[in-house]
Amino acid sequence: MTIDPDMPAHEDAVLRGVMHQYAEHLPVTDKTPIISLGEGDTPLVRSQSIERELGCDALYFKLESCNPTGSFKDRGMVVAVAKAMEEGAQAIMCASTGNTSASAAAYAGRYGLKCFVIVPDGNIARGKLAQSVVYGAEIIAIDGNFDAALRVAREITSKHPIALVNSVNPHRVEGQKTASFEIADALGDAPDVLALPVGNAGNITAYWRGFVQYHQMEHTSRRPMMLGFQAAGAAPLVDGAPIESPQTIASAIRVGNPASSASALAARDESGGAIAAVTDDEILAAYARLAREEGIFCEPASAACVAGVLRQKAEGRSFAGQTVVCIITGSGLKDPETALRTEPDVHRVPAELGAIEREMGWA
Ligand code: AN7
Repeated sequence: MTIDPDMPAHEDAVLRGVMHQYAEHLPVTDKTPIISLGEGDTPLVRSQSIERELGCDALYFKLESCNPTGSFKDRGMVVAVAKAMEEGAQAIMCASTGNTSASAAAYAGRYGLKCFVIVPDGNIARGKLAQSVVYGAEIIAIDGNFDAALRVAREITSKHPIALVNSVNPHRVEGQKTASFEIADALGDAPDVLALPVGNAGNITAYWRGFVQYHQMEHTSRRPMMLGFQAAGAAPLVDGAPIESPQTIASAIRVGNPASSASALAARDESGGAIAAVTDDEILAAYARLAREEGIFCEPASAACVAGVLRQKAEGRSFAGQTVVCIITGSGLKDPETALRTEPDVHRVPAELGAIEREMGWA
């Protein structure tokens, strides 16, 4: 492994990123540049409130929103971009519901690659669009959904010398599996239950691979049950068939035909788990509770896994004695429209002490 000689040696980040931390578990050769934007090593935070309702032994949130571009995508993107650099690529491309494009744009800008992102026009959260704009990607907005965007991205990258950095790129999944290692290391073993939102199904594939490998290497005594959650209007893995026009407020997981369906179903079955649906109302309720009761501002897609375990509990699943980890896949700051979808309850008063105290009820 080498640090690219043309690049400044950002020592701190390089020593902390997932490529440095987990090189032995990644497709790193002596030609692979070890690059980093400081991704990985995210907090595992214990629940203060929802844990009690779930009746589990412990509930933790893995704050993947703390990655450099605000989502879990950075773990896989750093590896995909390093491999693209190793292979001499000048450009990368992805289809995206927003987070993949933000991540691709950041690493591409940093390492001097051209970046094309194909997004469903008008259907990605504003914060994610802002990231791609400011990081300097070429943004191609299509009149079609994510599934259509991925189709054209695959066609274009098969025709032109451009690296496709969606999770169909195996290096993405390799990088993303490192989150499983971190969770197991932090807890001293695999959790009993791992819950996460499912869109294109790359992440559930990655987590399961990570836990299986760590167990094979005898770093853990067991493997978790995998619980994946889709939005009810975009739940092809629950319905058992692709969906033409998926709909949900959780735009990150508005996917009708997941590219990694087969490996997601394998993760479900091999782990004795489930992939189930939650409604947008349940997602929004969990989104609000995470913020107000746990201090965690996530994007709606991330809240789907918390909505999911709460629903499973309400439907009779017992989590007694179990350790449960919910993956907070992305930051709430990415989607201000959802946060402000109803007129916020703001107290408007003159800039004057008495008026403010009266409004506070502390006069
Ligand atoms: C916050 O950015 O697919 O099941 O193009 O942004 O691996 O697709 C994002 C997916 C969950 C689902 N949570 O992960 C994209 C994209 C958040 C996400 C998912 C996404 P996968």
